[in-house]
Amino acid sequence: MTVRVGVIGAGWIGQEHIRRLTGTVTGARVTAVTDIDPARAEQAAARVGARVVADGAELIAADDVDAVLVTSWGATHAEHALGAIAAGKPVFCEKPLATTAEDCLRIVETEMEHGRRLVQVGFMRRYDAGYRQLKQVLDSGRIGEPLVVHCAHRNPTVPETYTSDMAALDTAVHEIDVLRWLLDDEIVSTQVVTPRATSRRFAHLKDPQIMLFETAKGVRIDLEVFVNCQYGYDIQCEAVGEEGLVRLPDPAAVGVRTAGRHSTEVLTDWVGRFADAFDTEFREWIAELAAGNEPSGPSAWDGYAATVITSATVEAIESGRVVATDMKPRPAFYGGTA
Ligand code: NAD
Ligand code: ISE
Repeated sequence: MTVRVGVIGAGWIGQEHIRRLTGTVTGARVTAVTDIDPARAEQAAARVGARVVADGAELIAADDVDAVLVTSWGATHAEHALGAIAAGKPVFCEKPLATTAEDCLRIVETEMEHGRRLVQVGFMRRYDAGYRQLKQVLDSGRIGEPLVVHCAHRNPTVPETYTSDMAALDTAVHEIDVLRWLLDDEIVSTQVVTPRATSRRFAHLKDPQIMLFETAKGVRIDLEVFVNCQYGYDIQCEAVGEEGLVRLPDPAAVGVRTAGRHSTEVLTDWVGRFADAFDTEFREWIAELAAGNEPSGPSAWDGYAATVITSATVEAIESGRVVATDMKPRPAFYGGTA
């Protein structure tokens, strides 16, 4: 069965995913595209022989759309996710699920009322081969109980439109999701300290920032977010356990020896760093839908948790205080006990 996908938002990542669904993933076809910029929708649709529709509501209702991909701006995600659930159609929503905890909860409650999982959130690091190996080691117990995790998330530069809160909302959100998954634990508090700021930044931006998270089991996580590091796109993660340590591998790169030096390349953007993870994420999503299964990736609950934690982290950036995350108990529908 071919899954016919409608895409809401044909910007940067929307076009990447349209290309992926058309050229890389088998069993999917992009049939409809919409964007508030009609020229952009036309261009993206023409490339893959899809039709352009007027807006998200029309796309969700369309007979030739089996599943919905939401890649529009974050503030519009809730409306489209709720629309897709109301229509009983699976919806893959790029992060964030919604920009407020209240909107995320509305999606969670609506999905529970529907009675079957329809929502998957685009936290692609769970599909990265290195993170998957790291999780296998943690789950196997080989390094004992995890105690501390050291992480870094570095981007070479960011545009002037990037503000200090985006360090949490846009950037650290990936670690927040992947660490909850890796540790099978919940983040209960967050704090942000700011070291000396780099001179290679726009004046309004706090950069770098060091985020400190505590989990329900007492694991401490330190995360350096440094979005003007200049030298490359660099993602680091090292978990220290009672009996050992496990570290995320760097992407494979050849070693070059020349002119008295040995060097390996550092990637420069997230598109290249996580290209394989994005491919796997969509391959698995489409395969599950084609088989008539519920999506098994990051759920609406994970989207809710991420938004609660990033919102608390924004408060921590602004106040300098330790901020407790105020999360509802996880419902049984999402694997919890409530
Ligand atoms: P973008 O600005 O390049 O594209 C967004 C597009 O959505 C634009 O073309 C805009 O016109 C369109 N749009 C906005 N509101 C719309 C609506 N209501 N209906 C239809 N179209 C609408 O942004 P982007 O960088 O592609 O980011 C899009 C989303 O993807 C964001 O939520 C972002 O956080 C997420 N994202 C995720 C990752 C990742 O690593 N998983 C990376 C980048 C972006
Ligand atoms: C961007 O939105 C992403 O999702 C990238 O993965 C991240 O590295 C970057 O900092 C964000 O702005």
